[in-house]
Amino acid sequence: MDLISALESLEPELEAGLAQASSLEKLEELRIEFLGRKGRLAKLMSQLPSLDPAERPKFGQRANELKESCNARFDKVKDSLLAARERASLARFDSSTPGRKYWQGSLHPDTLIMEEICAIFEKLGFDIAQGPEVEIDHYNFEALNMPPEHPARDMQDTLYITDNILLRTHTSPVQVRTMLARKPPLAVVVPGKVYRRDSDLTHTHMFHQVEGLLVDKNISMAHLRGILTVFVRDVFGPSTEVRFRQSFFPFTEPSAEVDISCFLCGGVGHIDNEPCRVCKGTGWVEVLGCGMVDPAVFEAVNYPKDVSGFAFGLGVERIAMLKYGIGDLRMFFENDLRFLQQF
Ligand code: 2NL
Repeated sequence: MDLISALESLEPELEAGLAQASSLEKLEELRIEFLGRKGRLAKLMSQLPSLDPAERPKFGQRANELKESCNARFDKVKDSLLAARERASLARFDSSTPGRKYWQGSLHPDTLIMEEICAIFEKLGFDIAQGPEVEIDHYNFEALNMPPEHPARDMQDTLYITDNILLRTHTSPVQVRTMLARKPPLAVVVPGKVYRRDSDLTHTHMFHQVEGLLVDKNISMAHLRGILTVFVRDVFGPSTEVRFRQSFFPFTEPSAEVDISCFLCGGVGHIDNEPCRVCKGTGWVEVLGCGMVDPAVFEAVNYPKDVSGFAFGLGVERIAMLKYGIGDLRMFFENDLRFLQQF
């Protein structure tokens, strides 16, 4: 068969193929067979040089016409196959099927409590500060009046990276850094993760703290008590009472534990003649530790002798457990959706 007849026979053959093409996949196979880079049309075109030079333009022109008309035929069949597929899927579509609810995330209770606490202190004029979780000994211990032989630095409590580098055991090193970077007066709260070596039912290797520090001239324990009273009434309700009990921290002198009147029994210690389960019948719940900044801490950051200040620290999980009635510390870190979805 000569080249021209071979070319002319392509179209009816394609027509027959198209009539059989029952799917988009078959159609594509057919397109490759006829119009692909190594397809039948391309093969015929490649034989153009073997033609008589006078015949070449006519052949070339006819080949191009065919290519265009074949492409158009393909597109037409493709459109109708696509339309058929659309109709078939619409036929399967049931608009009365109930929708699937999308997943919605929520904030972790630790995050909620940290944000709530920070917002309260921001209203009171405190700045929020953050710093590294991997610290040097000096900022975590030495500057906070805990010299090398101090028991709180014991391997029992601290996760060391080297002799001098460790995971911070409290957020206080951020306050030390803030004091070094700024001059008094200053007021900061520092939320964040802290790390300890002990782990049991009521302790995890990582937990969250918020600490606060205010430094100015003539700051007294009365300012501390006033600020903390506003704070606990915001978190636990306006009728909350506070009680200071004397305590000890290396970085404060004097130091105190702060108890609040029990938010469940209202401070009376019992409900319906049963001892209250939150305060265990005492009427009081311990919420944080605090004190007046020890002069040794001010000395470590080269602050003048005429400044004074107060500081406090609280455990975020402890506050969250009280506020939300969570019974087990481990639930905070198990990532169980049945727990997390309740917030
Ligand atoms: C607690 C008690 C406390 C501080 C933290 C502090 C920081 C500087 C100077 C002085 Cl830079 N004090 N922090 C003070 C008293 C208590 O935390 O029971 N935390 C969970």
